[in-house]
Amino acid sequence: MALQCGIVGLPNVGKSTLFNALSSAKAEAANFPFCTIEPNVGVVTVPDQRLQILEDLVKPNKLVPTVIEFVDIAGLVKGASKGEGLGNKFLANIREVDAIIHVIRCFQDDNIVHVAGGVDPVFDKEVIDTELQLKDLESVEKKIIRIEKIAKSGDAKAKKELEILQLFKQGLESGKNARAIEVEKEDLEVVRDLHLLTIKPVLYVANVEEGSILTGNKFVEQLREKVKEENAEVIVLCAAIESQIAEFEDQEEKAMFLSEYGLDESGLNKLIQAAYKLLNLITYFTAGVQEVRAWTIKKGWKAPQAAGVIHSDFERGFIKAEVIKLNDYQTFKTESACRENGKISIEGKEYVVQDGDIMHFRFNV
Ligand SMILES: Nc1nc2c(ncn2[C@@H]2O[C@H](COP(=O)(O)OP(=O)(O)O)[C@@H](O)[C@H]2O)c(=O)[nH]1
Ligand SMILES: [Mg+2]
Repeated sequence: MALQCGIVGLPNVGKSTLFNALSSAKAEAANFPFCTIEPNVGVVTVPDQRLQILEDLVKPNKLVPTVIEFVDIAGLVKGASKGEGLGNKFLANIREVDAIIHVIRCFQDDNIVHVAGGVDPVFDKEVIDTELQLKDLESVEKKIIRIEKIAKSGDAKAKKELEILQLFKQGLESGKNARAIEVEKEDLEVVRDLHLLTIKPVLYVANVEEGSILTGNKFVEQLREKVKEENAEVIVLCAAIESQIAEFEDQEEKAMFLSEYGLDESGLNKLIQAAYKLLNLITYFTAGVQEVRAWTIKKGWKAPQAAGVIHSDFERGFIKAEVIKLNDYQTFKTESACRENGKISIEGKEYVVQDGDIMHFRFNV
C-alpha cells in the first residue's frame, strides 16, 4: 500500500529538481527498487538503518525496504482554483495524494524568475493555501446545497451535518486550512467524502541556496514564523545540491561530499523519513533467511491488520504473533537465542504493533 506524497508549490521553486533528485537517488544497495511509474510519479525507498542491522544479523538472500511514492505536481498559480494555468487538472492531482509536500522558494537567484517578482516565502505559501482553500470551499458549498434540502425536511442527522459543514465553510472563508478547523474527530466523517485538499497533512520544504543549508536564512525564518502555529515540519535543503548528492553511487564518496557541506545525511533522506512520519506510518520487519523485509502500516494498527499487509490470509486466519524487539535481536544475534532467553513475546489479536517490531505471524486458514 504505497502511499503518495504530492510535491506542491508555485512554478520555479524547485519542485521538479527535488523530484528528479528523489527519482535518481542511488539506493544504498543494488536490489533496492526504484522506478518512475509515470513521468511525474516516483517510487522511493524509505531509508532505514534497521534494515542494515537485520541484514548483518540474518544474512538474508534478499533485502526488501518499504517505499513511498512522490508525485511531482506541476506549478500552481494564482487563479488555479478557477482553472488558471491548467489549475483544475493539478488540483485534481492533489486530491489523489495522501499528504502534501509544499516546496517554498527560499533561495535568491536573479537568473531564475520568481513568478511574483521577489522571493517571499510567506506570500508564496499564502497564494497556494488560498487556491487550495477556494477549491475546498467549492466542495463544501456544493455539499451544503445538497444537505440543506434534506435538512429542510426535518432530518436530524442532516441538520447536524449542515452545522459541521457551515463550520468548515466559515473556516475556509476566513483563510484557514481545513486541517486547522477545530471539530470533533467524529465530525470529520461529514467531510470525508469531499477529499478536501487542505485537510491533508502537510510539511514544508524550504529550498535554500547551498550556502544556507546548515544555517538557514532570513526567508527560512519568515517561513518558520508563519507556520509556527500549524505545528508543521519545515525541512531545509538545497534541491540543486540534493540532485548532485543523489548521483553518488559510492557511499564513501557520498559521505565525503556531504561532509563538505557539514551534513551527515542528505536532505532527501530527511525528507523521505519526514514524509513517512507525516503519513502516520510505521514499519515492522519480518526477518528470515530468504528475505528480510520492512512492512508499512499505520500507527496504531493491531497485529491481525498488520499481518494483512503481507497477505489477507494472515489477517483472516490470524492466531498469534511472535514479536522480537530489535535491540534484543542485536543482543542475542539469532532468533533461537532470543527464544532461549525469553525475548520472544507471544501476542494476540489486541496487540498494537510497534515501530521496529520484528514479527512472525502464526495463522490458519
Ligand atoms: N540556485 C538554485 N536554483 C535552483 C534550485 N532548485 C531549483 N533551481 C532552479 O530553479 C529553476 C526551476 O526549478 P524547477 O525544479 O524546474 O522548479 P519547478 O517549477 O518548481 O518544478 C531551474 O532552473 C532550477 O535549476 C536551488 O536550490 N538553487
Ligand atoms: Mg516542475
